[in-house]
Amino acid sequence: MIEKINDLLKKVEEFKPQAADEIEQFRVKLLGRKGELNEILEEFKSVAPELKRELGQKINALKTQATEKINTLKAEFENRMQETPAGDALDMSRPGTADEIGSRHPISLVRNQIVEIFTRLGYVVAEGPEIEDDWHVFSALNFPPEHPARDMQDTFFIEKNPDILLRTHTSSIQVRTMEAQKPPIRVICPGRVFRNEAISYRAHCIFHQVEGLYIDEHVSFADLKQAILYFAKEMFGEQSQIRMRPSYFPFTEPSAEVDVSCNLCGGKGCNVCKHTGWLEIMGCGMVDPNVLSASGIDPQKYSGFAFGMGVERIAMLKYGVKDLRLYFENDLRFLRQFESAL
Ligand code: 2NM
Repeated sequence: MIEKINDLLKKVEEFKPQAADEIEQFRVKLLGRKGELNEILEEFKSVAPELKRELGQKINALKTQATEKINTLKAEFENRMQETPAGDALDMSRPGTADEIGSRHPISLVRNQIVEIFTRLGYVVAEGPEIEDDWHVFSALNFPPEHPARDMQDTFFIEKNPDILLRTHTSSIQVRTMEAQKPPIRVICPGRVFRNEAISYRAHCIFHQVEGLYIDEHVSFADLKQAILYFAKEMFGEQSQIRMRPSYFPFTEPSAEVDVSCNLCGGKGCNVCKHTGWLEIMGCGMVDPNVLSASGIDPQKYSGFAFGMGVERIAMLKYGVKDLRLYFENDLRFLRQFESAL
């Protein structure tokens, strides 16, 4: 037994690890639960009483020496790791530092999901400039010259040139598409839009929209309803119902607001749906013949529908976000909740 102890002492003295991993392996082999030291302690139980004192001291010395050596070596390797500049002599045993990766922003997640649902119906993504001209944002969309949306109170204009402005909706992308392509047209247009609004829990001056446009021969309001119903069921669940209420937009006639049945209360009425059982999710309508003509599409031959929704609003309804400002504050505790929720 004394030989075994001396052997181990020698091993400890001579131990010269090449890599950090070896230290821990060494420790486990020597001091671990099933290690060599415990083997010796097991044998120690049956040692003659007169030998116990001397052997006991030796075993303790071994344990202390091994522990000290291991701790010193660990500290050394740790220091070396911190001091080694990148690109210096390679220590392949250096543990890597994990990169902290972020998660996708809830607005991106929901925007992608909306886009993906419509691409399944054959829509193609189209994008356009955020800095636009009056024609693509207002005139081509049948806004009369005196329309209040053109007001400084609602729209950000470039100071020296009122013809240049930040788009207030992504419909401008659709005007550009209609100008550039012949029907059939099926586009889905995600993008950032800008309105000169006071910031509150339900409004921001920068927000995100997704708009869709479908133009072909014989496109009807029934087609619009079916497309929106499909979207609502994909987005909010198979049990979802929709209803449409008459509304007004300059660029569509007839126009409607779309509500989806509140799936928090199953339509019975709750705080979120303000006890109506319905939540407003988008606006839509049949593209006004004036809008088709303005972009060079013959309204006698073609008809189409369009719809538009706010991504922040859809994400609020889907995730129960009560304050839209949270999307813009970059609080990681808020942002980290979403990617896994999808
Ligand atoms: C909406 C509501 C209704 C719309 C119309 C057009 C275009 F370019 F075809 F005329 N694009 N988007 C539209 C129609 C948007 O958003 C609430």
